[in-house]
Amino acid sequence: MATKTIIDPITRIEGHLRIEIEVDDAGSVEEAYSSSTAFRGLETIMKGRDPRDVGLFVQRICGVCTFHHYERGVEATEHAYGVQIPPNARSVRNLIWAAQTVNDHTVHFYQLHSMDWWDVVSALSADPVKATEIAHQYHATPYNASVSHYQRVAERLTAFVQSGQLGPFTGGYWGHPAYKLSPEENLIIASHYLDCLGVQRASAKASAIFGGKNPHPQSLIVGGVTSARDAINAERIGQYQFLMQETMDFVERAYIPDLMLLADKYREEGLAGHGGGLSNYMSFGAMSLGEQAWDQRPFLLPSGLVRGRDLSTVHAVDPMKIGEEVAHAWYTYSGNETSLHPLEGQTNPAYEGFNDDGSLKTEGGYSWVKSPRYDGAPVEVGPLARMLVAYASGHERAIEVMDAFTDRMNLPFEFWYSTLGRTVARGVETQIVGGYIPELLGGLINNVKGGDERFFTRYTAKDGQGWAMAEAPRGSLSHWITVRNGQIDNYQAIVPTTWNSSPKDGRDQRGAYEASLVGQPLADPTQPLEVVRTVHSFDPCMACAVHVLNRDGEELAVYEVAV
Ligand code: NFE
Repeated sequence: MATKTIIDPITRIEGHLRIEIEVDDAGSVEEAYSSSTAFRGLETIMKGRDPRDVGLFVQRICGVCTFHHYERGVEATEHAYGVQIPPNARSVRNLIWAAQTVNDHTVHFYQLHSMDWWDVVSALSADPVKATEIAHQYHATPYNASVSHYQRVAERLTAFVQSGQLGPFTGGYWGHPAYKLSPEENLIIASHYLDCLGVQRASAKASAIFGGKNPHPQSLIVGGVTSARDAINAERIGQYQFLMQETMDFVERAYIPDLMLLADKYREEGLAGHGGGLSNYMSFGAMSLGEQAWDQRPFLLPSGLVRGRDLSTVHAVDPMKIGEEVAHAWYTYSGNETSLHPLEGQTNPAYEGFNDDGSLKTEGGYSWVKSPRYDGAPVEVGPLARMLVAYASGHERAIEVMDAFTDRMNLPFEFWYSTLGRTVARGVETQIVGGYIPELLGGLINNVKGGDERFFTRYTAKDGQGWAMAEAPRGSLSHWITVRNGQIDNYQAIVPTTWNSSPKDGRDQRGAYEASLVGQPLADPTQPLEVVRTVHSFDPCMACAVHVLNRDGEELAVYEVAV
C-alpha cells in the first residue's frame, strides 16, 4: 500500500510550496501533488489603476525576478498603446535583463540548489591537498582552488558546525545515501557556495547601474527608459562591463566546473532520466532583440515549442492557445468555463481547505496555483526548455555549449531529460547570456556614437488590449492587460512557476513538478532528498505564482488551515 509523505514547507525557494507524495512498497514515488498554500491577488490589485503604473506595481509580485515582471508589465501597456521603444532603450533593458538573469542563475545554483548535491558535514573531513588536485581536473585554473583557501573554508565550516548553529545548513539530510560526492568534492562546492555569497553582489550592482536600484529597479517607463544619463556615460558602462566580467569569471571557473563534477558523480541519475518529467518544452523567447511584433521578433534564445521530445520539429507558439484551468485549483470560473484565455481570465478565490488528517483534498482543489496549459497540454518551461527549443531550432551557440558539455562529460543527449540535465541547462544558459554582454554593450555604444540619443518614444494613451510574452529566468512569463476608459479593466499574469508547479488539470494531466517526481526511486522515503532535489531544479518561486494583498493593502480573506 502506498505511504503518504508530506513535505511542507519546501525550503530554499521563494514563497510557500507543499509537496505530497505517495510512495509505493518498492520505495518509488507513485503519485505527486504540488500545492501552493498562499493566495495570489495581484491581478485584483491592478484593476482601476493607470496602465502607465503597471510595471512598478507588478514587479512587487516577486523579490527575485522583479525586473522581468516590471518589463512585462511596461511592455503589455506599450502593446496596448501601440508604442515602440527606441533601440537604445531596448539595449538598456537588455543589459538589466542579462545582469539579473546571470545573478538569478548563479544564486539559485549555489544558495538554493547546490546543497541537494553536496553534503556539508562530509566536507569537514576533506583533505585540502586532494581537493586542490580534484578541482584542477575540471578547469585549468579553477576558482579559488588553493590548499590554503580550502583549509580556511574547512575551518570556517567546522566552526559553524561546532557552534551548533548551522544557519543555512540547518535541517539538511546530511549523510543521506543519495549524496555521492567525496569529502574533497563536497569541499570544492562548499567553497564556491561561500564565494558566491560575495560574487553575486557584482551582478546585482551591475543591474542597478541601469535599473536605478536592486532588487526592484525603477528606470523603465512606458515608451523607454529613464537611465539615459548612465547609458551614455563611459564610466558607468565600464563599471557594468567590469562587474559582469568578474561574475562571468566565476561562472567559467567555478559554476561550470562544479556542474561537470556533478555530471561525473551523478551520472547514473542523469542517465536513468530521474526527474525528467514532462516531454513538452516551451519558450516565449529570451531577451528581445528588436521591436517587431512578438511572432516575428528576434530573441537571443528563440521562442518555440518542442512536443514529445521530438527535436526534429519546433512548433510556433500561438498566444491564443494558452488557457488556464482551475479543476484542481482553489478558484472558480463564472459560467461553465473549464479553461480561460488570460485576456478573459478571472481570479475568483474558492478555498476548499484540507482533509481532517491535514492532507490535501486531491479530489478537488488543492493549490492556489492555476493550471496553465498550451493547447490543452502541460508543458515544462525554464532553462532546460529554452535550451532544448534553441538546440532544436539550430541555434549555434546553444548547440555549441550543450554539445561541449556532453562531449566533455561523455554523456548522451538523453541526459538532458533529467533533474541533472535541468540543473546543467541553467549553467550553460548562463554562459550564453553572459557571453552576449559585449555585443549588447557594443550595440548601445555604436548606436549612440552614430548620433542616436533617443531613449524614449512619445505616445498617446488609448484603450485596448495588450500583452507581453518573453522569458524570465524560471521560464515563460506573460502579462495581459485590458484598458478601458483609460484604466485597467483586467490584468492577468501567467508566471513560469505557475506553468511548472501547476496542479492537475480537468483531464488529470500532471504539471511539470508532479510529472518529474512520479517514478523517482527514494533511497530513504523518510528523508526524500531526491524529491527536494528535483523540485529545486525548477527553481520554484511561489511568491510569483501567488500573492496576498488587495489594492488597499487589506487582507482579502483569512483561512484557517488545520494541520
Ligand atoms: Ni518570482 Fe519569476 C522568474 C517570473 S516566477 S521568480 O523567473 O516571472 O517563476
